[in-house]
Amino acid sequence: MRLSRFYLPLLRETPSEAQIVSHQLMLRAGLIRQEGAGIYAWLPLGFRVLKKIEQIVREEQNRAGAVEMLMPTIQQAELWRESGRYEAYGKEMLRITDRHDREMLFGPTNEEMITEIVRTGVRSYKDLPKLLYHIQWKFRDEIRPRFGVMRGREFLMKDTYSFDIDKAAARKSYNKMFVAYLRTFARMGLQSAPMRAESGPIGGDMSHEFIVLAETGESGVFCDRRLVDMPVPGSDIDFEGDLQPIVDQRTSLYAATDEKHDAAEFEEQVAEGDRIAARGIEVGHIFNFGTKYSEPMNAVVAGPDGKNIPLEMGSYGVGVSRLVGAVIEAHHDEGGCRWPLSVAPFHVGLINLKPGDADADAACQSFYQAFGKAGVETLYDDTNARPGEKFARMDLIGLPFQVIVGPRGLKNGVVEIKNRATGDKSEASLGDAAEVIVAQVTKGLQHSL
Ligand code: 5CA
Repeated sequence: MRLSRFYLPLLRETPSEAQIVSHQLMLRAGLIRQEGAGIYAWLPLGFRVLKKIEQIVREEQNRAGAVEMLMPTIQQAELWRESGRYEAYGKEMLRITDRHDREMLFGPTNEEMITEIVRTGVRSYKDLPKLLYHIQWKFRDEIRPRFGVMRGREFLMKDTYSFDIDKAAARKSYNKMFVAYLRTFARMGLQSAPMRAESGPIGGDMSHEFIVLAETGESGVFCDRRLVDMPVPGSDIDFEGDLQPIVDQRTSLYAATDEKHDAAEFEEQVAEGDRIAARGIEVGHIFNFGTKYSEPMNAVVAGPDGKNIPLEMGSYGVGVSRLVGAVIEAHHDEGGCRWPLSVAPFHVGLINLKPGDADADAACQSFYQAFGKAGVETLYDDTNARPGEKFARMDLIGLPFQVIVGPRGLKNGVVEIKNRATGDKSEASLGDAAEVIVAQVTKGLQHSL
């Protein structure tokens, strides 16, 4: 993509309403634009990151055996009356009436709708288990939308729902999502830890929040350092196998959000040097709530003895749009964003220091073509801005690699390569540079699978 054709509106000043660094950088680097309280437009650069994060979430859901579908954003109040949540949900629910005075709502979550869908299509215990998910916009009329996409009113969520015949089977579904989440967040360059949590308005008795440690996080968290340092299961993990040991290994270590924290237990169970008392961002939340929805909504299947049994259910959320902010909180410096390769809006920023110079133009054109052929996504700065402005801009948007091409270097047959994350700069010969970059990008992407 040529920068001259792209739409990248940058802000010079840090907007005063943005209190945390991810919100500041998302506005400054032209990722989002506020369109209302807690409502954002995703500009082209931010949209690319959002889609990459969504795709990682999707790949790990599919790997775990979940099946994708898509439910609407607008729901009927009737459905929520069946579960009893229409009144209980309160002011956070955006309620709408259509032209026939029918009560509708913009979905804050989909337990009721998926239960309605599955109760008609699943008849027997032989049709189970089922794990279904969608990635869809939600609306919650939060009292205090803040921190940009971290606590928006409209936000993108991945929500999965599990349907099982009994508690033991439901546990297996829960474990699949638990392990899928460990992999999902690690692939985005995030260290996450599952923590015991309150289940709130979703309900249920087993629940874990997946937390990324960050100073600006909304939740207070207490955990054992060994949990955060634990290696993540590899891509060859068998989701149909026994995942309980992987889950137990983690849940046996102390980790709780402030609502569930017990100071005495924490001190008793965790050696002083391993105690982490910090803040964190909740990027995922999983729930097992048994028959909370299936019973009132009459979602039953015939068991082996022919008697009807209500489905055992769970739901599993990931804050897809929130993750864009969380990744920036974890990966930035004074100069701007420092995207991990796996979610970067482009892999490489190609800077032409002197557009119009025949040699610089030719060299850039050949890089641009070579990268395109190799599947390396490139943002080519072909604009007439001053070099200083180009460098600052490229640092701000934080693409993992920069290739800097100027007439002076070209006279000696070299270009400069900069690694945005480490700040390392090196020279490469005109002949080698494309290959070096392609190799690094390919290796980095492989590594994050
Ligand atoms: N139905 C369940 C699981 S599918 C559910 O709604 N869970 S939740 O309320 O915990 O939300 C799931 C995830 O969505 C959260 O972990 C969080 O990452 C994200 N999320 C929740 N509220 C917001 C918000 N206002 N802005 C951005 N992300 C949010």
